[in-house]
Amino acid sequence: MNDLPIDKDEILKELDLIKEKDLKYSGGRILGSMCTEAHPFGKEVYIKFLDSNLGDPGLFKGTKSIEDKTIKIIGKLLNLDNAYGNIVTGGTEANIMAIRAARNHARKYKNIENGEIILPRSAHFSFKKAADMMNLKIVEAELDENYKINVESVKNKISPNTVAIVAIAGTTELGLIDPIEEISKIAHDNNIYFHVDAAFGGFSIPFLRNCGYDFPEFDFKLPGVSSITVDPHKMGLAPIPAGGIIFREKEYLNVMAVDSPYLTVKTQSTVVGTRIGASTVATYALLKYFGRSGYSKLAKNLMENTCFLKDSLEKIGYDVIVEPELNIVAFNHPEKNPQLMADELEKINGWKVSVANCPNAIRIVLMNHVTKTHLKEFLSDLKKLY
Ligand code: 0PR
Repeated sequence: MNDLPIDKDEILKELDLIKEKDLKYSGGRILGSMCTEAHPFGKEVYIKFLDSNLGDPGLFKGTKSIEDKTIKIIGKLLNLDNAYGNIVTGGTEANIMAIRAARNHARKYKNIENGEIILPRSAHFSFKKAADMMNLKIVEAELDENYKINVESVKNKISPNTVAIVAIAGTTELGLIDPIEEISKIAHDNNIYFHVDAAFGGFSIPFLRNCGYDFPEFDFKLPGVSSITVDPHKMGLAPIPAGGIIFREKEYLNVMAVDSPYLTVKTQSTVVGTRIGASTVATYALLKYFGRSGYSKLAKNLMENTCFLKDSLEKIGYDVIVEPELNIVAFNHPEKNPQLMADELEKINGWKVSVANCPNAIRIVLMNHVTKTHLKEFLSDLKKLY
């Protein structure tokens, strides 16, 4: 550390130089990210609430009331009239809270000590962190031939130690929606906690439905669904970090509560103590600013780009792995290895694609910063590589 203060301009000069090493979303080269540039109005609001700490809500009653309202709005969007939950740092923390709620609930009401969670192979790795932290065993449910959770496999994996079943609405690698309705029924019939990870899909499925897309039920309309992860910092265009966890019942927060005696509020259920209020307020502001129609337009545009990419890839001879349900396209060259292709794409024009594991394929996430012009450039490079 320097002894004497350094001039602000000098520091800023250094930081500007360092920032040049970061990619910008606007460059259109980031093709494998579920995050995107936050909406300018979200950034404006974020700065205003930079010092608000949701970890001590009695000091920031205004910001806390906005968190409560945001949870109610997102709950309504997911067909729940009286939602409970929090805006947290992201899908990882949201999933950790869901699994903690399920584990503690099962411990309290069913005396389960060595719990198990049933997950599809396609589940995000955040569940591995959750299971590790909470000493739970992961029981992997198989996928069907369309890369969705196999319902029969879930049924067969239930044991007296099952504390939760998880299904995904918008899988990380392929953007697919699991058969949530069938799993909800199984969970309901067996009185097991059912968590839906809609970190990616939660901010688009309801809006695409508005535009006439025919999606099966995936939310609290299904009586078996206990909680849903839905991330404003993915399809909601909110500044990071903004994840969302919505619970059907307050008891799920209660079973996680620990005493926080010297704070303005006497118990705390979140994983994190000092908590950012800025991104919560930015989420609230953007929900109002876009409204249903704004988010519907956004989701529809992204699906149009998705279809354009899929059709164009097939025209030039690439194999598209599955018919996209949300704005992710996974594809392969009939002969080339996907990782080698990804390396080549980066070398020739700086494309940052990601490579899916199951199945092994190039995966493109069509977020707001990826325009038709970028896609045309990308396709022209893919043509050269074919
Ligand atoms: N659940 C699902 C279905 C997800 O896809 C993700 C993240 C999470 C939970 C965890 O969310 P957080 O990362 O907010 O904790 N999916 C992305 C992924 O792993 C996250 C990401 C975003 C990765 C931007 C790279 C990137 O540039 O692909």
